Amino acid sequence: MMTLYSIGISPFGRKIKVLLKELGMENQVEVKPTQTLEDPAFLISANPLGKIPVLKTPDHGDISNSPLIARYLIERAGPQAAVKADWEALKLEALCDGALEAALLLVYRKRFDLVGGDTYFQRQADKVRRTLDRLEALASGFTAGEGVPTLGEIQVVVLAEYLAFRQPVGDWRDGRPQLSAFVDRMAARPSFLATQPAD
Ligand SMILES: N[C@@H](CCC(=O)N[C@@H](CS)C(=O)NCC(=O)O)C(=O)O
Repeated sequence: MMTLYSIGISPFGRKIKVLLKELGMENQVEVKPTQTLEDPAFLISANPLGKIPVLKTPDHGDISNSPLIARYLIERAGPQAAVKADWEALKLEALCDGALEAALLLVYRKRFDLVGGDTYFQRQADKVRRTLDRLEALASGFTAGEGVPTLGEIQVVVLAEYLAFRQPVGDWRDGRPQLSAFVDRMAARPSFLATQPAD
């Protein structure tokens, strides 16, 4: 049994939880709820960056950074893995992860009552909005249809639902009908329903 350090709200942790379900590997991993702001010793020892998710593996020790964890799990699932992680999927994953990093900065700004830096935070909000506009343009080409999302398509849904939950940039759906339709279709899958963001 492997262990995943994560917590309900973490969008990077959610990527891994959705992936595990789509790969049918859920029963190989137990989740250890991890509050990063408390810097628990087990987390710092596994990842000096103090970030989640971290996956404890039998053959490669502690793996942190969700793209690496995803790669490990897909490799472990074997050549018939249900979730595709080809170059298009990886580029989409990286784009959504980047927007999430920017969105997290906006959320932390509020949480830690940061004062000043308006231009810097405006730039973060711009990154998120531009990403959403790009996703709207790409949405008609997403391959999932009614089937299994690619790794990148998983992260599109995770991003949209994180933005809906934390509201760092207003309504992500505004003016983005194709993206909205895609997210609505995917969000009804059991893997997403079972991993809704929660505090
Ligand atoms: N690039 C990392 C980002 C991980 C990340 O930023 N995780 C957040 C929670 S969603 C975190 O641990 N924040 C605590 C901190 O930055 O101290 C990944 O993909 O795993």
